[in-house]
Amino acid sequence: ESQTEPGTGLQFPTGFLFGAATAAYQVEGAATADGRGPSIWDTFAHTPGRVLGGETGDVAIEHYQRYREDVALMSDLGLQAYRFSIAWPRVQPTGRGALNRAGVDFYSRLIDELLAAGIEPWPTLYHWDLPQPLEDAGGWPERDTAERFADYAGAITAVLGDRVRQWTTLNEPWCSAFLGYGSGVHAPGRQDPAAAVRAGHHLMLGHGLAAGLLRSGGHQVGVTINLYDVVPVSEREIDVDAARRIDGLQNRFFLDPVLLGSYPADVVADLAPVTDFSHVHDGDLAVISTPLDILGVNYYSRHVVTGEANTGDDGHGGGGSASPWPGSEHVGFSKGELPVTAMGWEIHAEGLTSVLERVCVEYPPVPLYVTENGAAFADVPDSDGLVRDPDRISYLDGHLRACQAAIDVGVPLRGYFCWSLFDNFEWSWGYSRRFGLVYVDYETQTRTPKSSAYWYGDLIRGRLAT
Ligand code: PNW
Repeated sequence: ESQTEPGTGLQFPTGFLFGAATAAYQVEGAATADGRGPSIWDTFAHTPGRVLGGETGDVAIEHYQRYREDVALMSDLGLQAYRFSIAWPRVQPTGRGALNRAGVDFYSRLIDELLAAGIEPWPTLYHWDLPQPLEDAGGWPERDTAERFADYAGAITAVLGDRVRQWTTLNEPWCSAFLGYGSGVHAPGRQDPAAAVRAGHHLMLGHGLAAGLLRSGGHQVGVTINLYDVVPVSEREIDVDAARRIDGLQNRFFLDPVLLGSYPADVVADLAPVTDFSHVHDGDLAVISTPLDILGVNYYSRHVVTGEANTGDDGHGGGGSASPWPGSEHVGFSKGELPVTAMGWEIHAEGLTSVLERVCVEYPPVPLYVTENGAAFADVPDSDGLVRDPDRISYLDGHLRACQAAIDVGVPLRGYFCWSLFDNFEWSWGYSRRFGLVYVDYETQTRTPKSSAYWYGDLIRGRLAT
């Protein structure tokens, strides 16, 4: 039977979890409400020239005020789980000390609302909003930030942990480290390759410290890493070596410490001009490789890499910014021949199968979840008020088939979260890039499910023709 209708023939194992994701700074707004302190993203977004159009997350989509309506919408769509993040500066405004009761209460109410609707809460502890006072003390390049993170993780899970099955420590430490401290296109906007490498280590150390603490308290813990399918533009040695370098920094720099307990030797050698790794102390890698209950994988696209001069665009934004590739600044990126999304990211669903299989083959067994996958397109409401987004349906359909292909060859993939539930603040792109299943009118804050949202809901409920 030919599979012409998106969704047709998609079959997932019983118990496979379908959800959608957001992150605190991208949706909450209410930036100063109830004692919330400033984060590095408040500072960054309020610095002229950092975010497209000078936009900020001050108001965002008012999820802080509208969470009840938003949970009702999730319920209408049939979501089984909601992946959101906890804003550290909301619950611990300076990054230290006692919890801020009013901030904690918001997440407590959100979790109760989700549970009452039969939707599983999937909180992430850190989706990039470091309390500004901790950045003022040196930020992630400083070892103490890892200790502060573990302290916060222990405190918040002690309060909310009874109602949460699965905790995630970090979202995409590659972005926090290499975009935040390397290229500077993300907060805090520093451009210091050595600091970026230290930040990466201390993020993972914070993850490991928190994971140990949470597991000893009986909680289940995971971490979310953004993986790319990395391919050389040709089989020439210079291109193959460039691809090895980018794969090393993007994927193995995080996977190896977390899952194997060691840094990849070739990456350490590539980084010799940048750092001697003296920031890595005895015992750190044992902490970082604390056993995980699950690994989250975020997947959007591939990198096509060339060893020639850096003429291409690696899709990480910010023309004229510094390189997010410490020690491999010379590497170039080539746009392949595939169709792209509104981010300019190539659409390459097969790469999702490859990265999932790769984690399975090259690392010890761990249950996997796709914690983000999705696409930005130029969505516009029609005159009838409907938002038709066939490109997004086709993107999701292709990537869900890629998940199914991975499951078919034995990958222990247990669930899938679409990025994003709502259109929202897309970091340095402001509100100019829409990733949502649900369209948001930023003037009125009206939510309108796009056709992809109805499609996804039908898929979850098994209502698509088979
Ligand atoms: C991820 N890059 O961000 C994040 O987890 C989300 O918060 C974000 O909205 C989503 O993907 C879409 O961008 C990324 O430049 C941001 O490589 C930038 C990059 C990768 C992921």
